[in-house]
Amino acid sequence: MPEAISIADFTLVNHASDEGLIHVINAIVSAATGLSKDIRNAGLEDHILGAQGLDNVQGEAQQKLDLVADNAFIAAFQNCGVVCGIASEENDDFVAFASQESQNGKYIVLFDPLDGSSNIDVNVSIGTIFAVYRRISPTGTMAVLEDMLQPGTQQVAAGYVLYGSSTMLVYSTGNGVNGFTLDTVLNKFFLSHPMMKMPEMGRYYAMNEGNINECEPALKDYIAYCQSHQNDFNSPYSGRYIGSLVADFHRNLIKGGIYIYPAVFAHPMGRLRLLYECNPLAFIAEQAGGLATTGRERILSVQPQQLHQRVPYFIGSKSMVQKAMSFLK
Ligand code: AFP
Repeated sequence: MPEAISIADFTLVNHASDEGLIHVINAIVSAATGLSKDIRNAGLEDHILGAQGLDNVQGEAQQKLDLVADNAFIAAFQNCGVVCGIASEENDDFVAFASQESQNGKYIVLFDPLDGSSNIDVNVSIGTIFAVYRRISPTGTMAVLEDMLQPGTQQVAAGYVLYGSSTMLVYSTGNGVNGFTLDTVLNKFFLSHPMMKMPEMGRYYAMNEGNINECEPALKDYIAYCQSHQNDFNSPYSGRYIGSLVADFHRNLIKGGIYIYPAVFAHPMGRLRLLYECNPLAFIAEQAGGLATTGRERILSVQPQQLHQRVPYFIGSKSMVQKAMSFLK
């Protein structure tokens, strides 16, 4: 059997021309490795499980682990020396790092430290999502809002960590998608899923169907199509909704499927955040041969107007997303 390739060796070989990017990925690896351990021990650690007692900027109850994760990733980016600023789903505003070394950094990172946090206390898969951009502002200065509000097409790297039955890090720098699994004995990620490809078509659809009467009628027609005998497989697709976007996306990446979070009455712009959730996974989807849209336009082309902007989201196997879009006027 060939020797397993560690993520450290992989980045050294594949990003040799960009040492800075290697530092960013190392920071993600280090924060994710520590966080994975916290998550695995969550039921045993009093300070980790349960609600924090505060709401985040979106008005959602923050979990203690949301803050543990947020602090871990912010510290890793602040200390890696090449990131000048970050924005996180958990914080009202972006953070521009003040040290001279950070101000000289050319990267910014946008991230959701712990997605699916309502699943933490019930031992269901959760994830971290990240997007890496080159700054627009000059190096040697503090990062500015404009650095954060770049369209997804400008991502230089993006990915996610899935804390599932194993911990996996999946990322792309625009040359395909590679997946790494955490060896919990050696505490290192090894390449386990080289050059991942999303099937063109799948049998899974994922949507919170509790919202079915809260969204545009055409979408109801598409879901009825998924459940009918008149679809491409001539039998109903399987509904799968974990409520952790990373986990739902990862399943669809491997098996084929579609995930939908449309505009609904309670969330007229959709629920998911363009910068921290939608753009990074859209980048991965496209790199793997899939598609991500608002139902009407390509996610990566949306020009962000604000940090916590939400968008309707259709992501997954290309022909399934195209089919769903064909139902929308
Ligand atoms: P939380 O991180 O606040 O749990 O949100 C998770 C999420 O952004 C995404 O991961 C889920 O797919 C989606 O929201 C679940 O939302 P609903 O509970 O409205 O279905």
